[in-house]
Amino acid sequence: MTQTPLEKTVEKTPLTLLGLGAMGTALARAWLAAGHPLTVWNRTPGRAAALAAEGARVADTAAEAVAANTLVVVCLLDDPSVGEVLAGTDLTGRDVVNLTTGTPAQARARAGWARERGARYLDGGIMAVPPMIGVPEAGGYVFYSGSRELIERHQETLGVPAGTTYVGEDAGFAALHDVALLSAMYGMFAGAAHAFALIRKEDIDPVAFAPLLADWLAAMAPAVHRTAAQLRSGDYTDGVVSHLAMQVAGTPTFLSTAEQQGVSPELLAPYFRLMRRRLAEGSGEEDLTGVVDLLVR
Ligand code: FVH
Repeated sequence: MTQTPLEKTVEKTPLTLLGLGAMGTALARAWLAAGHPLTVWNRTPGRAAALAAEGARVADTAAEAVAANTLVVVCLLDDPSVGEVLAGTDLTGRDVVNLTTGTPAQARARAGWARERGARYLDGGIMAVPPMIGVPEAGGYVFYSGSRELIERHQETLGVPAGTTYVGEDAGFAALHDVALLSAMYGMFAGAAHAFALIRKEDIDPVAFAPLLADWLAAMAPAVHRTAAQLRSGDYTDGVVSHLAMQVAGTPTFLSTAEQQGVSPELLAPYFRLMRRRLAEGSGEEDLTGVVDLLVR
């Protein structure tokens, strides 16, 4: 591709990437394609070979890779592997951006750990799968939290593989946002699994059923805005469309249908139990929002 005069003169930030699994490799390719000088390291060296052919500099050790650049991105399996890999490196003066999935507590502890070693720290939660990396129209992005200075300094570089959404100085917030959204996703997958199980033994084509299911889930998704507004105001009756008493009255239909179809209610039943508990507290005119308060211990 021909470079414009501006692109020729603007130096791209060099960076180091530790971890070349499926996600790390996708990140590496995005930075290389954008012209960033990239040093990579992976525990199993063979995984770096293809990237070397694409222009990456391959370090022999994690310590050598960390020494190569101020900006050090980490994308490993889990928090213990991050501890193992960074233990033998000198983090003094480094800008560590950790994209490894972990808990908020792990992120906060890792931020303190990095600061004690003289590094600045930003934690990230990737809301994308590898094929979405480097493809802006795919809509992937990364939650960041921790050092505001770091996100401001490296916004452009970090925005190359996917969009950036900074959620605050508490290093645990990126992980918390990540896990919250993925938890909602698993709830959706659980509901879809129950729906497919209901039709499984019938003469209903799952491929014909799928668009009906997807469209219904999309139509219902905006209800989260009403839940949020009710949580903020504390009035769970505000704007109610289908009140709790009516919804609880309908639950036997769902459980009987599951039984008749030979489907276990084990995914649905816990949610219905919470709805009934909330109703028993005298909240029949409310929305389903009270379930949130039953979950919070
Ligand atoms: N792939 C995905 O769909 C998701 C999307 C959302 C974010 N996740 C998180 O990203 C982290 C990395 O995931 P990944 O897909 O790259 O995972 P793997 O392909 O399994 O690669 C794992 C890399 O971690 C290295 N590694 C594991 N343990 C150690 C260790 N003790 N010491 C050093 N390195 C270690 C592994 O090295 P190797 O097996 O090739 O030697 C890979 O580089 C992750 O947190 C996801 O939750 C991905």
